[in-house]
Amino acid sequence: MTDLELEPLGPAFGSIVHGLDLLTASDDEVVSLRAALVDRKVLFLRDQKLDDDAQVDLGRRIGELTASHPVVGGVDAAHPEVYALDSTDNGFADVWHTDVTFMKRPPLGSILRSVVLPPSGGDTNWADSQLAYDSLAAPVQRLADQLTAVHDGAREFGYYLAQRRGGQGNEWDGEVVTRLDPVEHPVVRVHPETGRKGIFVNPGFTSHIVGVSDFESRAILDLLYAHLTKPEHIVRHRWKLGDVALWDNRSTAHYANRDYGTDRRVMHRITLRGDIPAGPPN
Ligand SMILES: O=C(O)CCC(=O)C(=O)O
Ligand SMILES: [Fe+2]
Repeated sequence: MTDLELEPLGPAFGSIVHGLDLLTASDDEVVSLRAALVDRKVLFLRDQKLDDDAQVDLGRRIGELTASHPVVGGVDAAHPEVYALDSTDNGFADVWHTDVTFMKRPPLGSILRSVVLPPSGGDTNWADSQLAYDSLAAPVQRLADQLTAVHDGAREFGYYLAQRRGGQGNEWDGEVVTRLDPVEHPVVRVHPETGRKGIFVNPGFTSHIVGVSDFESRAILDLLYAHLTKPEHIVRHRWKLGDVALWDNRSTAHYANRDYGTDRRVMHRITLRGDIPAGPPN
């Protein structure tokens, strides 16, 4: 491993990586970048010169890539791994979420680059789900530790699968996605590399908590969401062209501000294959 020049954005969460060109990074630097990703949870690099090919190449050096998304096609035929969020095609992410938690195996992480930016606005915010878990009161941690939640992708992507893909999505975890059945995940996820616990529910995809009343589910989720998104747990990125963000999807949630009116904003994302989330031992 080589030492990367990391500028912290908060005591434990978020760093700007200086002095690293992602096009020419050495194998050692890529290993260090991956380690920094787990440690700092979200990383930003300025002035990068990635195109779709180079973004895919970078992703393959860090891990194994997934399809662009379980149901949304790639940006073009040559890049089935690249997910384009285009504001002129309803590509928004103005709900707090962790990527693709509606599948059994959500991505390990994501790599996002800005392609077209509005004159201002369109910042993205990340929340540190581990810091948020750690700062819950111990009895609330104990409650959350025991809970399981349902995540439902049909709410957000059911229409897309049916109407724009004719019911035939992409291959995900070895199977072509033809339906978005709800999945269950622990409310508290134990990070497979660090063992740290984090809040693993999100308003984008979590529908309810298992085994409690609707009223209890709503109240518990609202409590966890309000706590997860406290300003102390957030870093906010103001994009410039050439910026690349990488995040650990096992320990963060994110939200893209939709405050730029009818201006166009396009972002290209790839995701790294992840594992099945594990909760705390009973
Ligand atoms: O547009 C953004 O800044 C983030 C979009 C998003 O949620 C994602 O790329 O996963
Ligand atoms: Fe996202």
